[in-house]
Amino acid sequence: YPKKYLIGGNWKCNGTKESVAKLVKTLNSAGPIPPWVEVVVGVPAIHIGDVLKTIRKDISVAAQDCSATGYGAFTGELAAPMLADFGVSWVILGHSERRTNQKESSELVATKTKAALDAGLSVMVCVGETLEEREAGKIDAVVLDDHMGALKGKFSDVEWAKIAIAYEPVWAIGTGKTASPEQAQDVHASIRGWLAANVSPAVAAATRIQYGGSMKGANAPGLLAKPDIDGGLIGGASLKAEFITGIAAAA
Ligand code: 3PY
Repeated sequence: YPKKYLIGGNWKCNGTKESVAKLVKTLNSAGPIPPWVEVVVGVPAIHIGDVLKTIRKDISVAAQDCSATGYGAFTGELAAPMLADFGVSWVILGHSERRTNQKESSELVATKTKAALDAGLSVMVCVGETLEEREAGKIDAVVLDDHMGALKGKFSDVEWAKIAIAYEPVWAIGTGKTASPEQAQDVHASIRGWLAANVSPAVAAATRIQYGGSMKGANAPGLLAKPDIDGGLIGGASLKAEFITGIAAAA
């Protein structure tokens, strides 16, 4: 399977020791993951150690952020090499919640992506427009020119092999509203077109573009059937068995 579907869970800032142990058990016993699907869970930093020790071997662990720095005098930061040393293999960067709440710029997201790649991590870079931007006809300006644009010229094709793009329309995140498969496909196709024009046709063909925004078992099959939708980044539904039985199994 040269290009596996990429199904990522984003647990966000949820989970007690007890609920995380229970969720790991649930995922561990949720049945098989098809060999053409790669599954990753984005775990709150403090739970990563426990989850790495207990989760099934065919699910990888992602952090939900990393710092733009390495080891050193950076109080409160979590450096990419530190995550890699612990056994973390992925990091989610540039989620709209961080772009909004922590005012992360596209430049910072690109710098963090470089730090993560240098540490050997793979990266899910989140991009996506707000409802206001969509209604003002600014999808391309935001998603392509700004969010994707900041990545231009910064990575080799070998590095791009470790980058996935998660298209998450902000208006569909945590709102229960999902982009229709057609709406998502349109933007995924323009992201792939951007990659072909600004990185290389080979990278455009190989890059997994995930859809994120209220994806769940009920809507996953329709979304994942679209030619340019290569996976998902899943919020609420990643906290349930449905993440494997309804979403990974639908890919
Ligand atoms: C959602 O599904 O709402 C997400 O934000 C996934 O990252």
